[in-house]
Amino acid sequence: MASKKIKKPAVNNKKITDLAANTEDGTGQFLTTNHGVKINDNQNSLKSGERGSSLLEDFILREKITHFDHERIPERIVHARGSAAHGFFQLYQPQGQYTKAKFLNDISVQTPVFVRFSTVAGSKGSTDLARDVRGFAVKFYTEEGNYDLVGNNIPVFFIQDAIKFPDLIHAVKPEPHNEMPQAGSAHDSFWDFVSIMPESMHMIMWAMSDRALPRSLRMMEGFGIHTFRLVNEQGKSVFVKFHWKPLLGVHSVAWDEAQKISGKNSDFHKQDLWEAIENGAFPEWELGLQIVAEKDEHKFDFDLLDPTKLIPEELVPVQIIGKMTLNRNPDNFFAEAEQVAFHPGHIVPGIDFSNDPLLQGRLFSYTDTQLSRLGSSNFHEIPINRPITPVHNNQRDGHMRQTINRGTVANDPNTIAQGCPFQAKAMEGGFTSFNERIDARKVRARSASFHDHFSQATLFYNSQSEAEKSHIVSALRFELGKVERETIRIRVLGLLSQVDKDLAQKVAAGIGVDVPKKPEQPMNMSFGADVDPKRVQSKNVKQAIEKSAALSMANTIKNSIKSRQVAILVADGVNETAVTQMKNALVAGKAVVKVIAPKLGLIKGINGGVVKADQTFLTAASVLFDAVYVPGGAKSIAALLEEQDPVHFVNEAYKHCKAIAIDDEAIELLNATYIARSVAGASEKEMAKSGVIVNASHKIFIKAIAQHRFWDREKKDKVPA
Ligand code: HDE
Repeated sequence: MASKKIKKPAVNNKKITDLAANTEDGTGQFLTTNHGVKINDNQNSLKSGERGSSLLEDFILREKITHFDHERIPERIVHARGSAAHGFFQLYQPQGQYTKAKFLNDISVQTPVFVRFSTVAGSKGSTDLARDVRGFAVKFYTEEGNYDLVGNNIPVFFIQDAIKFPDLIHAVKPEPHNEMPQAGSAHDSFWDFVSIMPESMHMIMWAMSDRALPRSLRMMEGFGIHTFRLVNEQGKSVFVKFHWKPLLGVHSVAWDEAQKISGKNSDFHKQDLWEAIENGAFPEWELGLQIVAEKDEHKFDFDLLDPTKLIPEELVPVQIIGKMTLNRNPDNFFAEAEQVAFHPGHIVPGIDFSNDPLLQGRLFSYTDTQLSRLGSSNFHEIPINRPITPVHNNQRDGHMRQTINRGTVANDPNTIAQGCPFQAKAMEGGFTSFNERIDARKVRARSASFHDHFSQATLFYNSQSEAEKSHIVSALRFELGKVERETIRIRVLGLLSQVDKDLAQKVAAGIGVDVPKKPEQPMNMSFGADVDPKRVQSKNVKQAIEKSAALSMANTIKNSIKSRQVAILVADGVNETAVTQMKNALVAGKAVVKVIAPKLGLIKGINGGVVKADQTFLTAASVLFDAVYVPGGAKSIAALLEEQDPVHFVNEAYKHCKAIAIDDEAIELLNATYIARSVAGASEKEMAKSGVIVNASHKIFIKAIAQHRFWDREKKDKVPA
């Protein structure tokens, strides 16, 4: 797809922080105070005698402690927990027919990007594996200024109007009286809110699906959610939805696994992203556009301005226009990932907003929040936030101002500075808003075209594979099972029954209440206090299609084991030749292999060689891996059986539907697991079909790992947690 004519990149992914020239590295340097005085003793404070009290004059101690006392800044109200990386975006084809944005027109430029992924509800120190939406925020440092695409990994949102956002977030955050639960939506206040906000049902389907449990940040899609506008050189506009498609496909973990990962390694996603980049397995996404001509604005069964709706790809295909590669970890987490300030209002000429009422509210919120989080209106001067283009204006002063503006004037117009800095005409690159015609009354109201709350929730459910559907049922049973007030559970069932009757019945069967015959429609608060609820009840609008392939993760790429984690379980007496051969085959496919043994150090093989153990059964766990291999060696197997942890390791990998390879000689270990019971009587070929590979070739194991999971196993077998 990429053009062969690509010239030498214009920017070539220079370090943004270096461009801002504020980096520091103490290598080979003396320790100093913040004011540059060399420090002679950093171990002892100044005292009146060796056993005496500390002296107030110790400016070194005071400076150090004072700085420490002020090290924290408020965490983000939402999206507090994040992981970030640098990279670049490169265009495949110029998009001049739609937009004049330069970075979307020049295929020779590598536009630097900084991307921050996040969970939404949890605090900064919470787990990566919470059931939650993931933030996917991209800052493009373009030659026309910074453009931020601040999206999520789910293409729709819970609410239609920004005025409901504080309520939504208050409902999902820990309850105010006891600050529980952390990073979880399975509690009364969240589901109470949902139960009377039918507009949230489409998003609820996504949030209860495995999309909310990504296997890796590198295996998530990203979406701009709102409809935006692109504007071309002639001032003509089209509507656009933005998509990021990961080249590794979209994959998730199981809920039981997610909960266990949270205990074993709450930095699972952060570490996975970091290590992939350090190992050169650079995460990649293609950028796609869904373009809708202005004349087609009203041709759909939903409103393009309604952020609880997506445009099915069957109706408007996604045009792939370029690729983003993340190739460098931050040098300093706080300076970069924590201080980065995204804003959907950071746009460049050629991109503009739509009237989506959720987007419109966001346009206010993001600068406002930086004022309390970063503490100054000069947050744009922090290196990670600076554009690569120079900034010239008459804004002055404020807390922690970095720029030393020269000259005698700070006003426009002026003659003293010959009118500088000048305004730029549109043809000179000056930003002009799309010339939209507006003729309306001032009202507090919601358009009738926003009143359909269920049909796309149904479309999503219908588009899922059987395994994905059953995971949604389990997730809803889990979440509602934690809701103490029965009335809330009943109301949610009423809403679910409007999405899919069978789904509601299945959930009801697990939570001890019946699906109500008549859902409580009038509880819907969305339409405003003075509106007769009977007149504006949610109404289902039949969608043009019944299923959409793009909505199911089951349909995404499954042909690579790149960066997949594979565990090899060994003990003294292992067949080390088999280990080496398997390791080589997996590493050739770019998987990451870890040898796990009862102890660290060198493990003796039967052929006179050794294998180095990377982890022990104490530090490793099956939930941290994608697949497991048990090589032969009778002594090794006997030792693993004695340990028992390896048996649990394999059982758990089986429960979570992962690929498992066992050598013939290791069959006794297989016999000690639940697998033996469930595959009893099956031929090796049949077992391989469900991802349990006995004595098979490396090729078959590699193919099985690429499959990601064998979810069908869940139907046949219940393995204890
Ligand atoms: Fe945000 N959101 N949001 N949001 N959002 C923030 O900004 C807000 C919404 C999203 O990695 C905050 O700097 C309002 C939708 C991401 O730094 C805050 C509304 C989408 C991030 C804020 C929304 C998002 C944020 C908190 C409804 C997907 C993390 C700290 C009108 C399209 C960015 C901050 C990062 C962060 C407000 C809804 C995505 C408070 C008022 C819809 C990825 O300003």
